[in-house]
Amino acid sequence: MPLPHAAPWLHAVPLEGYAHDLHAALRQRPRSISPKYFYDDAGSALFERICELPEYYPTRTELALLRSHAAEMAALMGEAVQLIEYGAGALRKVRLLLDALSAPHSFVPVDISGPHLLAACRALQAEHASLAIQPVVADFTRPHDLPARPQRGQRVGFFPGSSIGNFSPDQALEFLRMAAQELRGGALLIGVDLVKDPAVLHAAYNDAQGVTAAFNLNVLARAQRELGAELDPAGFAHSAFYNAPLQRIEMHLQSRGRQQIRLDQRVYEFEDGETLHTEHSHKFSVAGFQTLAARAGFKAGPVWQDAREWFALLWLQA
Ligand code: AVJ
Repeated sequence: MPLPHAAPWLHAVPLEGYAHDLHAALRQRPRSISPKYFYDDAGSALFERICELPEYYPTRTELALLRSHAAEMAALMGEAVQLIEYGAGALRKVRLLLDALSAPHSFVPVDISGPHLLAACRALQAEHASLAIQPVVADFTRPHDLPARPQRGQRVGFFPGSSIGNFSPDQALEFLRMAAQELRGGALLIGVDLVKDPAVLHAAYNDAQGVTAAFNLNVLARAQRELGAELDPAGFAHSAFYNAPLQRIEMHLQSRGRQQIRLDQRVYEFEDGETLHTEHSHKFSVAGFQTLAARAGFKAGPVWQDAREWFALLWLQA
């Protein structure tokens, strides 16, 4: 089924190549690669499994908050809202908002993966026949076009999942500044994972079934599959730990012994214990996040948190 409203905004953006970025990652010290390379089909499927793990509380906590408070959030959005979702994925969370909205102007999911975005939009359109869905295939951290602002309603951004935690503090500020400008006159509804007992955080990124380990190691498996890299994934161990001073989980792939990775004629040596850093997942306090958002031009609004104060959804006025 075609998406009647999709066509004008559909444009592919060139992606930086994995090969290029992996060479750059392996050349530098400390070695580090963007977490965006987790998410090929295999990695995305592993992430879906992570979200179901007993130890991984963020997804179910945020879903519960959305279920309980969707009506309040929808009331703040008002009539004829243009709802922009940054990094749309399966659209599971935004459905809870869309179900609560009375007469939205349109829904604009922005995602880098065109085929997945369109499949998700088609499924959503089947449930919401009259909803104007205007997918934008783009890297939402880069300048991107959006459909025009609605005449009557406000523009509201939705950025769930604590995905902002993947950014460095500078990148987070840069994204928030861009969003504040893009959403001016409206608001941003953003999910953030909160600072808590390090044991709880540690367990969430070191699950008993090893799904997070497989997710992390998929970066190497993917290099083998897609780039023909010569390496031994079993030669690397999943390492995830809480860096308390910097308020973040760090994920690394740690070399078990000395070994090499070969990529396009180039050979990269790993010493025993040397790591390739794959992800930061920053944790926040509500007040700390509001301060960061204020620097980007947002005014703090309502906050919804679970009883344990493990996760928060913040309303930020743009
Ligand atoms: C999708 C970035 C929010 O940081 O918790 C889950 C990704 N990494 N387990 C997170 C992730 C390891 C997740 N985010």
